[in-house]
Amino acid sequence: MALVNIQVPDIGDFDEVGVIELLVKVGDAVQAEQSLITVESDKASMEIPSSHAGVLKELKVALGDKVKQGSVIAVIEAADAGSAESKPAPAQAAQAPAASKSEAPVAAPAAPAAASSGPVEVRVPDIGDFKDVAVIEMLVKVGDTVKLEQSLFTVESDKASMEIPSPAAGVVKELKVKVGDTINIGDFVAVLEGATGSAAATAAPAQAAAPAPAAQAASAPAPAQASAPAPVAAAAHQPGAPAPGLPHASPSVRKFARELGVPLAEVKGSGVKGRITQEDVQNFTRAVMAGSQRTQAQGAAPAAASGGGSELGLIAWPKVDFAKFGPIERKEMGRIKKISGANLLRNAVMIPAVTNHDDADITELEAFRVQLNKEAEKAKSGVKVTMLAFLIKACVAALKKFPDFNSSLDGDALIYKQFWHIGFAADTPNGLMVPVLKDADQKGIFQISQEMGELAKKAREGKLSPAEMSGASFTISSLGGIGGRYFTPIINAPEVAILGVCKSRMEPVWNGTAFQPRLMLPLSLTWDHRVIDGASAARFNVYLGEILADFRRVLL
Ligand code: CAO
Repeated sequence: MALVNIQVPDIGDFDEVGVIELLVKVGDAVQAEQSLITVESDKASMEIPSSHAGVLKELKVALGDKVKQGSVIAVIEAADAGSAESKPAPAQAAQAPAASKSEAPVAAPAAPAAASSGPVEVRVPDIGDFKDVAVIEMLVKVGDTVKLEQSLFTVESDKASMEIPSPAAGVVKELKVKVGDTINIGDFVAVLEGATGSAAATAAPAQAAAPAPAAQAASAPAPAQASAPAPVAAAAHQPGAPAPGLPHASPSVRKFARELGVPLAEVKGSGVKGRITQEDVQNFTRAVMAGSQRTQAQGAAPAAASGGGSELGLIAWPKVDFAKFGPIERKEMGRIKKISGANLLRNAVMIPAVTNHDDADITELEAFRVQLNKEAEKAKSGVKVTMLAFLIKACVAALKKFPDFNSSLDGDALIYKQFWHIGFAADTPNGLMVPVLKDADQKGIFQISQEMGELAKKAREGKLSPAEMSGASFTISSLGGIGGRYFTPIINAPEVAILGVCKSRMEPVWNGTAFQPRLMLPLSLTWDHRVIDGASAARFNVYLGEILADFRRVLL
């Protein structure tokens, strides 16, 4: 028996990756090649395998830690003591694929990419030792304009999923692969036209900026990790190998399950050797929503937090052959829509939500905002003050006065948050996203406006990091820039309330003696009736209206 340090092997051009999942615990018997942890970068997730069989003596990493090649992640008491010394560490084992980079087809697209125009052949860059990896999602279509490093499609092996980046900016002229195809290093996968870009960027993809979480980055320019995950390939996956009880699913499926809050251990896999597929996770979610399945968590805390659903007894969704009635086109929904759709459905079904509508007089506030923007323009500060920034600040004041609105349900208890992180819905080409402005209580209007602008831009470009989308204690959804009067926003669980705002307009308002033209802002506050009652909601709206009518009140 010998103690062996398990290190992160060669993970190609990745500098540091975050640990997102621990797949084993101290005391577990692990097999050689069994995955120990899952790590994730902006565009790829992969499992780090054990180089030895034995008993896990120590886990050297925790969730959220950053690791890189050579980091010791665990100590194993190896069953095969002799070979423990003679066997190369995973990092060394992975050197073969890494070395192959020098002859890898990464260079192939480099030359055409350097051209400033004309067709560019896009080839699969160095993806380590991966062979025949399956294309699971197309992220662009013919005719799309793509940026340098923008992801073109996603591939997945048993142990890693990654996005293949474009070696140049240009227009997609031809796509040579489709979902279900398998690819290898050097495969000719697309043709770009009018391309501009740099060979250097292709050859050194990890240096590109702009991280974007894979699950949210349908069109994000991003570090191209395609050259990275050699170690995973070096440790060929054995579908039969997972430890008893360990759910067998690819990183992308794990990520998908995490985003939906699905406990993978409870999902039955329908894939080869019981592998859990994305469809299995979706079916599980549907079953929970329809009430034919309960999660263990629901079983343990059926009261306030879960709400169950088994009582719904819904009839099946209508299946209609629309083609019978006229021409149709079927289009798969993007990943973000699928994920947010599942969340919205859960929130709509499980929360007894009520919406109060009200109007706030923002005549003076709007005049103040316009004046501030004139001053900012003169001073060339580059910051544009938005009505939403004032709304965020006003909501923080109202949340402090009515803390129930800043709470979350935890079984039969309420968690009162002592932070005021405000999410705001952003309309993006990929679907609805909710960036979170952190510590809004500690920031002024200029800072909020500036940060909001940056977050909204990132959201539209698909570059928001998971951290920038988490931790909200309350959300605002503003359609003020578009139009409409009132709407009923869906609560962003586990929050308990959301404010919807529509376009302000001049209205005649009775002041006791005469009608005056006032700029009125429509407010729609949706709240969870398990936590809040109608009177509190009305008070919240009234107070919010008072602040917006006279912003000095925010200081009181
Ligand atoms: N009343 C009248 N005008 C308003 C307004 C309001 N309530 N809110 C904003 N406007 C104006 C702005 O002043 C701006 O006008 P100017 O360009 O003349 O200054 C214009 O509308 C556009 O504003 P904006 O929408 O770009 O900026 P914002 O700060 O108000 O909002 C953001 C930013 C990210 C919230 C917004 O761009 C967005 O994505 N909104 C959609 C949110 C959404 O989809 N919600 C629905 C979720 S449920 O499906």
